[in-house]
Amino acid sequence: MKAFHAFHANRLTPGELRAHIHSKGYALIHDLLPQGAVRSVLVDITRLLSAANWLKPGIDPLQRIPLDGAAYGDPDPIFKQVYQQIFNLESFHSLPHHSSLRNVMRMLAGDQVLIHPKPIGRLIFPNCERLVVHAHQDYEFMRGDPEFFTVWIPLHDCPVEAGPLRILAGSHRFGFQKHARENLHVPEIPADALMGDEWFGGPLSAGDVLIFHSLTVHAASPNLSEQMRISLDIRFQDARRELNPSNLVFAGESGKSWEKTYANWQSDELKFYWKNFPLTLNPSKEKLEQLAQTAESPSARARYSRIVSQIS
Ligand SMILES: O=C(O)CCC(=O)C(=O)O
Repeated sequence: MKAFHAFHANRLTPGELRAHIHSKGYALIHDLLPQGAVRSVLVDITRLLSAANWLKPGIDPLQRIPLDGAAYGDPDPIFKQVYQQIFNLESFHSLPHHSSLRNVMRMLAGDQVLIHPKPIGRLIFPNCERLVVHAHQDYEFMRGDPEFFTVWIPLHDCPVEAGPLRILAGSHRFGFQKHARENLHVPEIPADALMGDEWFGGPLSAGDVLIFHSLTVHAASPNLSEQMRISLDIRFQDARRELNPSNLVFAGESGKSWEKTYANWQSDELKFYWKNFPLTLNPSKEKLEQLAQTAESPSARARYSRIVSQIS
């Protein structure tokens, strides 16, 4: 694996950033986010992990040392419960809106950049193979217009043994690649079917961000350290491009809602912020209303109804 080519936030030019993403499919930017801003999200998250008894008592939660034998992930019910508390944190949603990050994403997605409202938090326990995310393209999961970007933000220094992301450079140029689904909890691209140039990787520090195109193949390295690896990933796009409405709402049966998410927030500023954009949804609201009546299975009809009720 080759070492990432890195930019420094203070010496970044839009032209160089765009050219690198265009040719390699990714950009690593050092020191883009203030360490304090990143750390405050980590403080909030590790406080919840500690309260859930996931971390060894008597050690600073920021060290992220799991209790012996603990290793939870989706779809474990205990994982879902704690993840929900993390998802409800105001700081978890504020970090992606930090002005330094927004300014960089404007360079890539244009002035009307839309920050997808559902960041994903990764709580990766050490030495647990089933929690390692294998090679995939984010377009497989997000759909909509493929011209969007993911930003991966480690919330602490992330040496290679803690399992940061790896990138298959140039893979975005091969279009959408076939993901295997059979018997897999999460679809992935089989190793012998991967198309791209070379894998790049390396350590990241708190404050760094790794940006990649929706069609860039990436995978996590295994976490071989003794600490949990905690990171956020968020999608950004030009608000004028099509958007899959599932990326705005809670389509599943979990009972999650934005009202519940916002219940303990101090500020109203980011609540439902995407409703201020004249978004082009695909499927459109009209199409979703129709699918809520005509889709084949009752569960699909219920899912479409939930989406309709939340975008109205
Ligand atoms: O952080 C991880 O383990 C996986 C992240 C990922 O696949 C993504 O950001 O799309």
